[in-house]
Amino acid sequence: ADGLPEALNAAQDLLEPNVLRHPDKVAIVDSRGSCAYGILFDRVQRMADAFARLGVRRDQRVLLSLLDTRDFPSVFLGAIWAGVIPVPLNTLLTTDDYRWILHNSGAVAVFVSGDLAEKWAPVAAEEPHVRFVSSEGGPWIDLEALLAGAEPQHAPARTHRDDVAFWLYTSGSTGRPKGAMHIHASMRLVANLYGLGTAGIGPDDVVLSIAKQFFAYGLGNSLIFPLAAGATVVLVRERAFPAEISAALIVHRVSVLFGVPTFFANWLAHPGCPDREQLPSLRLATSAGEALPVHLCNAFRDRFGVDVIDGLGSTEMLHIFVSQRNGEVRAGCTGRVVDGYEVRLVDDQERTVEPGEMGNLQVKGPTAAIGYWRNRQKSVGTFRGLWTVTGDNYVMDAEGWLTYAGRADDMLKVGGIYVSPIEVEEALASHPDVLEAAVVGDVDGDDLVKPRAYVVLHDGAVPGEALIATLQAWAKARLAPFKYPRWIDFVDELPKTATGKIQRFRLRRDRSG
Ligand code: 3SK
Repeated sequence: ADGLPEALNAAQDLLEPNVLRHPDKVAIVDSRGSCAYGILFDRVQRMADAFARLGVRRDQRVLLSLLDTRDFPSVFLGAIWAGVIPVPLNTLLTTDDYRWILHNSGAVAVFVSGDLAEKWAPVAAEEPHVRFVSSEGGPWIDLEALLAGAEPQHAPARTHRDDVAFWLYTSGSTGRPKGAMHIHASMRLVANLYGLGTAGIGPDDVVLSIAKQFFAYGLGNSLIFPLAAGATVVLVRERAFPAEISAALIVHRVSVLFGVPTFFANWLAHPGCPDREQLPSLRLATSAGEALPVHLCNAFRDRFGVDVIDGLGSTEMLHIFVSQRNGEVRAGCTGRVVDGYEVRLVDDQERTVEPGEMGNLQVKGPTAAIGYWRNRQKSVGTFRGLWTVTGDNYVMDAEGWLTYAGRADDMLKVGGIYVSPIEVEEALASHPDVLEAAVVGDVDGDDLVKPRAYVVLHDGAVPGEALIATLQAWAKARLAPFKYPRWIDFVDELPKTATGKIQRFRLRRDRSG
């Protein structure tokens, strides 16, 4: 009923219509300049041959530890073209995280941006049978040389719409990340349902995403939607600093900005933030990753005269399934269900709650992942028949407007990225002065959630500002840096159950008075 054929290769589906229609149109603008659709297509077809030359076979996994340049879509789509499974990774992870994911995924090749080579070097030294390829400098096989020596492979792998196309790793409150497996059809379907259908991306758009391509949100924004629409995407190689984004938006006449609340807060407060006259091209902004506070939604509209449409998506559903609509924004609400999906709110016994009551959000739709790699237990907990459990609590009114009411578990969303409190607690507890720690979310001056730690010290340790700074640096050195606790309180003991489990909800409640 969705009109997609059984025989479907997602890379072919996204690229070929553009190459037939407008091979010279700019597909990507990145730190190297412009890349036309025809050039991108050639790189993708060469990449498919390069996989064969590297000895990578169909259905084997390859990891992408790549910054946002044309190399990301070249490798990602080249893999899909060849029937190889690309697995983009968060570029902020640690060496230990990468080692674990390499083993869990059984990947046979890793593509690494030069800047990230240092983090991968110990893993590469341990794994002589894994092929390492360097993008933009680095010690391993040079990606440009590999492409130059490859022959474009004109026929894509004969994949089925339900074959696995790529994986995305996602974190939970306990245990290691899980590899969510997505199928070929989902790429076209998220484009039709949200990117083109809800956000209304079209061929005349120039889009820029603050979220990087390795996130599900960024993958849709910067790769799937612009290609599905025949539009142009502006890629910002590294972290989005306000001044750089302002310049990119103005110079490239960006029309759709895919943002996140933390960026909007920093950008709107920045002295170099443009005004409406400097940015006449902007027609729409989106927000996701964490709930958009009302004051940011209003401040954005006041400044640019365009809407920011908030939305909720998940790595498991690939992209956004609850969204505001352009011209129909209710600040403070996440929006209503996107056409093509269904949502319901349930209580702990899985009974649907009444309108106006809080419940746990479940979603049904055609873009759900088919499961987590090698994790039956967590797969059955999340993918329950046609319904997918989100872990978010919401309230829905009689008209279907959904308002965020916090997580159902202890997970935090920091700058749009999941942080497990347990991981931060373990990093703090590994410091010799720390007996134990508990981490909960607290809000900063913009109403955005950041980690706060409660720490019990060993006898003799001296609490104070110096120890706070030491513990923050300790956590940053052991975790992806965005996970470090922004505030640390020293306490005599932590609230616990009779069986010794930390009661984080009591620490959260203590803060809210
Ligand atoms: O965090 C979100 O809301 C989100 C949005 C789109 C795609 C993926 C995610 C996790």
